[in-house]
Order: sequence, then C-alpha cells, then structure tokens
Amino acid sequence: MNNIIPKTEWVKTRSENGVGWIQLSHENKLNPLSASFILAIKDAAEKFDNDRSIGCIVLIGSEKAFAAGADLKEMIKLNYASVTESRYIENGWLDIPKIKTPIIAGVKGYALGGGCELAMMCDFIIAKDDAKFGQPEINIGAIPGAGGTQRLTRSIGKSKAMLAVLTGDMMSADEAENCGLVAKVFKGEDFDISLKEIAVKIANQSKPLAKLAKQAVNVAFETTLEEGVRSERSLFYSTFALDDHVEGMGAFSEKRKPIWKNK
Ligand code: CO8
Repeated sequence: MNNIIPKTEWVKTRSENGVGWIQLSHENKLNPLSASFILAIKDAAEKFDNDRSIGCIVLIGSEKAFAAGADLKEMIKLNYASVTESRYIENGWLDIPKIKTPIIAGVKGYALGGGCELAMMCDFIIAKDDAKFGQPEINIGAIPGAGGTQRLTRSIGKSKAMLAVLTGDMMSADEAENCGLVAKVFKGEDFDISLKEIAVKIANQSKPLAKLAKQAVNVAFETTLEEGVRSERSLFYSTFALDDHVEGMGAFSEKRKPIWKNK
C-alpha cells in the first residue's frame, strides 16, 4: 500500500491556542475509513506533532459520526492476498499511537469498528451524549483488526470486551463512560465547549512534561507493574533536568502561576 495517495481533502486542520484540530470530513458524514483516508489523518497528526507551538491534538468527526469503521465499499474488493501484500491495517494505523503530543478523540455519533479503534489509539476519549461505540465486525464477516480486541479489553476488561466483540452490539456514551472507555461525556452544546477547554488546558501545560506524562502512562499498557514503575521513576528523575521543573517548583513557592519555557 506504499503507492496509496493520502486523501488530504477529507481532513480539515486548524490550530488555535496551542491546540491542533483534525476534523475527519469525508463527503459521507459517516467517515468510512479507507487506506488513503487513514494516511491523510496520520500525516495531519504528524504535522501537528512536529509543530512546537502545538501542545494538544484533537481528532473529531462529523455531527453524525467520528467514523463508522472501515470503508466497506473498499474492503469488499479485498482478499487475503491483497490485505497481506498491501499491509492493509499497517501503513498509517501503526503510526498514530507513536504521536508524542497528547491526542484526544472527540466523539459525536458513531465510533464503530475501525472508528472505535482509531478513537482508542488516542490518549483518551471525550464523548457527546449521542455517541455510540462498537466493534460490529463480526456482523460483516470479520473480527476487529486495528487493535480493537486488545485496546478494548485493556480499557474495559475481558467480560465487557467479549460481550461487545462477540455480539457486535453498540454501547451508549453513558455505558462507555461507566466502564472507562470514555473519560467524560458532555451533553449537547456543552460537548464542544468542554472539549475545547480540556484541550486548551493540556496545550498550556509544559509541553515536555505533558509528553513525559503521556509516555509514562502508556508504559502501563506494555509491561509489568515492576517494569512500569521503574520506567516511571526514570522519567520522573528526568523531569529534574528540565527548566520547566525549576520553573514549576519556583512558581509554587512564590505562589504564582508557572510560566513554562517548554524546555
Ligand atoms: N463503509 C462504507 N460505507 C458506509 C459504511 C462503511 N463502514 N457505513 C455506512 N456506509 C454508507 C451506507 O452504505 C450508505 O450509503 P448509501 O447512501 O450509498 O446507501 C450511507 O453510508 C449511509 O448509511 P446508512 O444508510 O446505513 O446510515 P444509518 O444512519 O441508517 O446507519 C450505521 C448508520 C449504523 C453506522 C450503519 O451505516 C452501519 O452499520 N454501517 C456499518 C458499520 C460497520 O459495520 N463498521 C465496521 C466496519 S469493519 C471495520 O471497521 C474493520 C476495521 C479494520 C481497520 C480499517 C482498515 C481501513
């Protein structure tokens, strides 16, 4: 799939107050995820990740859907040989979890299949109360393939993940919040306001500290508790080498807000 051309016209970006917004804007408001779409999303995320003025990235979809899964009109044409040769769920997909800047998924409407998997690749999910999450692949002759069985299980536990993956049933925003898939749910217009507030708050933290904190939490998904605590301690020690550590400690003792130098 190295000759795939990213569909940049389906990805709208803007930056404001240190936040890089990436909107999935396929002409089909359900945002079906094709190989060229995911490459464009990955390119936009990497661009913000390399922009020193950006401290938080937010991935959003349409009013109707974050993304309703793989583009089934593309997927129906594929076979075993073509998915393996083209590395169907590798190019682009594998790069998104490598983004170092904190990245939030802001979900309105459907986040299904690859859409739910894409949201779970972000650091956390903020949902509007109309959001619906699910891994319905079993209903269309497949199983989750972009990390759904792994990230969902780590996020909500085996029992609830099995229920979702084996029935293909959707989960409401409230259910998703109750089981920990979603960090917070906001109603109606509060969603846009609160998502922006959270993103700006993160963007205004010390950028190197936020990246270290993200790295430390992510280790929990990859290793044992002992190794994870060791890694955290080493990252904690490394914060003492930052000017922002000195600034944070100084600001506390002087009873003022820190002015981050981002180094
Ligand atoms: N891909 C392509 N087109 C889609 C998709 C999709 N995933 N979902 C809907 N559409 C199309 C419909 O065919 C329809 O097109 P048309 O108007 O030409 O008939 C249009 O979008 C509107 O759809 P509906 O009329 O069905 O809209 P509803 O509001 O009634 O229903 C649903 C919305 C519930 C989201 C419904 O469309 C649905 O169930 N869609 C399929 C969801 C699904 O099964 N997702 C999982 C796909 S498999 C997967 O994600 C594997 C991930 C692997 C990684 C990805 C690699 C790229």
